[in-house]
Amino acid sequence: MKKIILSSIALCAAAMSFSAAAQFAKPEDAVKYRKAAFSVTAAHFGRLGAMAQGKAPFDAKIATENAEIVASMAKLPWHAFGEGTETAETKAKPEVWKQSAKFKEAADKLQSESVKLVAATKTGKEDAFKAAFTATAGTCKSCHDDFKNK
Ligand code: ASC
Repeated sequence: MKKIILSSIALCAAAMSFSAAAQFAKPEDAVKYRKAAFSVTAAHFGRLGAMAQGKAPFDAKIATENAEIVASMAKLPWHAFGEGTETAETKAKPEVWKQSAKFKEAADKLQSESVKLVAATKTGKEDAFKAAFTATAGTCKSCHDDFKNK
């Protein structure tokens, strides 16, 4: 019994020491995952964009629903830029891996701004929503400028 417990602990420790990339069976799986996460994010951010630009009527409830999805999705793609995924044919620039601290900062910025965006939608005030939308969109753009090929 003691042996079983000890080997279980050893197994858990080994599993935890794997890099984040090991959460995916293959690098292609990680690439697929991060693209999917960005696609869903863009779909919901686009709905907010339509409201921010007056192409859709501002509806605080719908804005909150979409912003909450953006804020949740914004946590996901980053650990899928792990080892072995830098050689895949994607729009990711080598800077993602060469300037990883800066990339992490950009990822964190989207996450913090999207949390603020959720809060802004909950005020029900269109101006607050628009300002927070613009701030969040700015984090998308600056990260794309530095880390994403056109
Ligand atoms: C979007 C979308 C992006 C960002 C970016 C903001 O709706 O799909 O990639 O906004 O254009 O500047």
